[in-house]
Amino acid sequence: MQDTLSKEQAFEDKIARGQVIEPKDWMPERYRKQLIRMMSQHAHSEVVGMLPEGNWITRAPSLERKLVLLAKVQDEAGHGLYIYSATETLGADRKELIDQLLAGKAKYSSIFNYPTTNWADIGAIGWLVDGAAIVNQTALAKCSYGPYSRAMLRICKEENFHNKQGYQIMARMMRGTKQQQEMAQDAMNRWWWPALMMFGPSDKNSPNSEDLMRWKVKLYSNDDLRQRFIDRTVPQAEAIGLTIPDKELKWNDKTRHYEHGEINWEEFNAVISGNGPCNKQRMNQRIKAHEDGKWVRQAAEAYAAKHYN
Ligand code: BYC
Repeated sequence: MQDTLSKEQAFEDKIARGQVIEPKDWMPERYRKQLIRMMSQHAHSEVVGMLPEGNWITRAPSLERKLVLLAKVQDEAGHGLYIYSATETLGADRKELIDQLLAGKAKYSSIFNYPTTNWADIGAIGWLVDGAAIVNQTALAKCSYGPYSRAMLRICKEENFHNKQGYQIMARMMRGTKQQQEMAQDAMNRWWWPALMMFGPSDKNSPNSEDLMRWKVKLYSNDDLRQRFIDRTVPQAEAIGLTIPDKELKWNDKTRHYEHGEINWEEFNAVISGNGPCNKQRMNQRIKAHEDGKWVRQAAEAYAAKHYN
């Protein structure tokens, strides 16, 4: 008991000094569990996140756009793999995590349960969704768990490229025909609020934040990061002539931040409990992709058994 207490104290001291925890270091069970929860949800999000955009690879409007989109979707697969690997350093079993996802028992980001109905949605995802991810993940790159923070460094570099390609699609459409401008604005209208929801519930309704902030897994609260995203995105929208679909949005000269309207938390709760517009479709697609990939896993296992045992 005394030993656990002193280990716990040493752990808390290390966190307080801003030092990084590595897989072989002692850690409280709750720290390990919270990280497995959050990191596995993050890995699942990257993998499910390939679906809405993958949907447009065959319909991209030019060869260049197709190449860029293909590269982006492959990057997301890579992000999933880094984060699953980082989660395994905590003793989690990747197969179990994936089984939980496919059984509908694991969460993944709410944002990927919305449909991509036209090409402008690909611009909106790159700009807004990857933009939100960068704000969130730049903070996570300084989190207290070493493997997760290191995975975030590379991921953020790739997300920056994704963000720029999305913004460029939107900017190009806003310089196009009236119909293209309307498509871009329509995508903006549909993706703005779901992008704000990516940061999670408001601070007063975020049960995990207390632990995660104390342990410096989260360095900023959900609302702080959401505000940071709004402050940096509104001027970008204005620069290309897009309107933010929020009548209550206004700049506050005293706080030096934008004030925004109320988020529809009922919608958020419905989406994260499996009842968003595309939850069922996404899960069916993932299950099919997993089944279609079975022969690859079997071949890799057979090769490993022959050469490495
Ligand atoms: N969607 O206590 P809270 C990407 C859940 S991938 C679904 O505030 P926490 C990309 C939350 O899990 C982006 N569920 O939680 C990929 C919790 O449920 P449980 C993914 C959400 O963990 C491809 C409950 O609500 N990024 O960028 O303190 C293409 C209460 O919430 C959501 C990450 O995963 C949500 N939006 O904070 C393009 C980043 N929000 O587990 C782009 C890592 C909350 O208690 N994760 N919930 O049943 C995080 O930073 C944090 O986990 C969150 C939530 C800020 C998301």
